[in-house]
Amino acid sequence: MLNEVTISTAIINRYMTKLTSALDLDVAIVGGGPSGLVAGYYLAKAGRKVALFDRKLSIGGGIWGGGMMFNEIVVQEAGAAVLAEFGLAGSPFEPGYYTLDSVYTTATLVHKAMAAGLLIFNLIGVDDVVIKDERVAGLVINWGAVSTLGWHIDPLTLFARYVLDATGHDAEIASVLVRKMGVRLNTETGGLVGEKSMAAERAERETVTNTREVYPGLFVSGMAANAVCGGYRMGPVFGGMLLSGKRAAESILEGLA
Ligand code: 48F
Repeated sequence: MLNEVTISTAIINRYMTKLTSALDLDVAIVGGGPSGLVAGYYLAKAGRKVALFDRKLSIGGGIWGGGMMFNEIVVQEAGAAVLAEFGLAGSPFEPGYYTLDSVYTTATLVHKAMAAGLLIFNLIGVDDVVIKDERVAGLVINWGAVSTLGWHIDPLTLFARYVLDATGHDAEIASVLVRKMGVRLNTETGGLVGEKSMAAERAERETVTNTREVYPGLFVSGMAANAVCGGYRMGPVFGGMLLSGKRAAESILEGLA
């Protein structure tokens, strides 16, 4: 006979164990879009203690919707090696262009990253960072619904040796750091440069070079890297996002060594 209270107890116990294990991390990733998931995969594969937080119910960020809700994405030649690492192969379209089903791609990124050891917490938003010795040293977290509803409920905190802002176009973590601490970032202006209009080829290249440590302890990737460092947008071509996640993981691993 199924016991309803046993079901509740199982969920509560297991969740609390999982969340408690994420309170002192090597790397905390904010945002479960393509760059955050790929970074999480490589960091977990390297044996690091890494968790990813996304305030939404579903992980995947902007990939699910393909281009304008047509659920196909494009990956160019440069991204093919990362796709292969995830066991994904695009269908050749014209030379150098591959297409993939966006739902299959998202599900695969999530699956492989978790299989490598990435902990994922959906429904948890990140409101702020912890500062120690003029360095980002952790995250201030709360239930995703709390910020959506605008309730004032005090958050909880976790430590991380590095934080990756993979929050997409709004670069929420770098923004909160600048807004609250008034710090100078490692960007051309020292502030958030802001995202530029569409220029796919340039955007794809610069997404990778913009992936870097912008303040001690804080890296940026994906569209957050472009928003912080002044990159262009590229729309539904995803090679740059995958490569940005890989680059973020490699740079963070150097920092952790
Ligand atoms: O925007 P998003 O997919 O991040 P990305 O890795 O990829 C961008 C592309 O999907 C696409 C594009 C490529 O052509 O332009 O947009 O840069 O995903 C960002 C995720 O971060 C979550 C948000 O719910 C989304 O799933 N997020 C944003 N702010 C927070 C957050 C926050 N403060 N706390 C938790 N999650």
